[in-house]
Amino acid sequence: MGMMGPGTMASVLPCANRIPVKDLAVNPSHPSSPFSAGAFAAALVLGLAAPLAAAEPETRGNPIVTERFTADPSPLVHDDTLYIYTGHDEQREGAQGFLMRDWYCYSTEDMVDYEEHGPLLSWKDFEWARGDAFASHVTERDGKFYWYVSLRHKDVRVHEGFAIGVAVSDGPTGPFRDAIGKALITDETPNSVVLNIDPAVHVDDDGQAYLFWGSWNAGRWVKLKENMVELDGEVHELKAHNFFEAPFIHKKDDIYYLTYAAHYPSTTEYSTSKSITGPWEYQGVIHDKLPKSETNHQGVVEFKGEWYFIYHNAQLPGGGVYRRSVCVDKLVHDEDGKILKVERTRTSVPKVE
Ligand code: FUB
Repeated sequence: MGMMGPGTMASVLPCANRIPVKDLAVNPSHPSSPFSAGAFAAALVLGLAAPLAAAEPETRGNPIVTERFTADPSPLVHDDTLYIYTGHDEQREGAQGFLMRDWYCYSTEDMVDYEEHGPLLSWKDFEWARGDAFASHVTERDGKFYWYVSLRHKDVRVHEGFAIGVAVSDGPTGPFRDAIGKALITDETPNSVVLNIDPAVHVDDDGQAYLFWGSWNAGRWVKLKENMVELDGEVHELKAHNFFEAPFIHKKDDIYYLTYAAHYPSTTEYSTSKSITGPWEYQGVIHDKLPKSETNHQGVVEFKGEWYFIYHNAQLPGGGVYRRSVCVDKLVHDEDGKILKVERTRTSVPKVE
């Protein structure tokens, strides 16, 4: 655990390059971009190029973590702090397959200075598991923090042997312990999928909690009991156009947004609904495929009045399909409730108070 200011990145990356770069597929025509062609031309005509540069906000730089390879971020806001929980890629450069043993957390109050916590949880904390600490999601209810994780099961293997477990803690950074001593979802759960990974939980306004998960083109959802550690009823199919994996729910102005990785290698796409149980109306692509990473695993969060899109790429030196890095960029909803295409940057997002 330790404080990591933006300065710590400088030795590793040309941190906070002031212009988004091409290999990150930026979208300079994005209306919110200070780098849009229109804004820049207008600034030149008005002789404002220098003030524009001088007004650049303080940023951290993407990826936000450079000390290790991190993946599959999931955000949680608690007490004016944003917590980003991540997986940890440990595969050797050039070797094949994910090597993931534990999970970390990075917290920030201003989107520039982050504190590292961890590793906070490992597959070894689940007696019934045998490895593969894949994507996870933390949510809070009544002062307890529930960490839903993807893991490979020791005994149950009907398909790929992946299962979803849940750990619990009294605080956002632990200590976490296995909440039930067994898996919540396995290959044997009726109507589960071939690859039971990528849990995401949303507690709705009426207090009902829902667990979403799935991969390989098959998504599922089920209600959770108030205790957050038992299923409440049947497992339902998640019907969303182009769904591949990594479902994530956020709600804004009475609209439920389901973002997910679509196809493989993946883009990020989304659908909306008036109800968390669907039907889901397809809306389109919000995040293009990444160079060097086949996955992108997103989370969406509102923090201090701004919306953020948190995902991973493979842009650290030595990065690749199995050596990924968590990034943060802005997410913009337009006046009609549509999500604009995410502008990937090397700056990450401006500091907030
Ligand atoms: O990190 C392992 C797997 O890759 C995750 O569970 C998926 O979402 C994809 O990012």
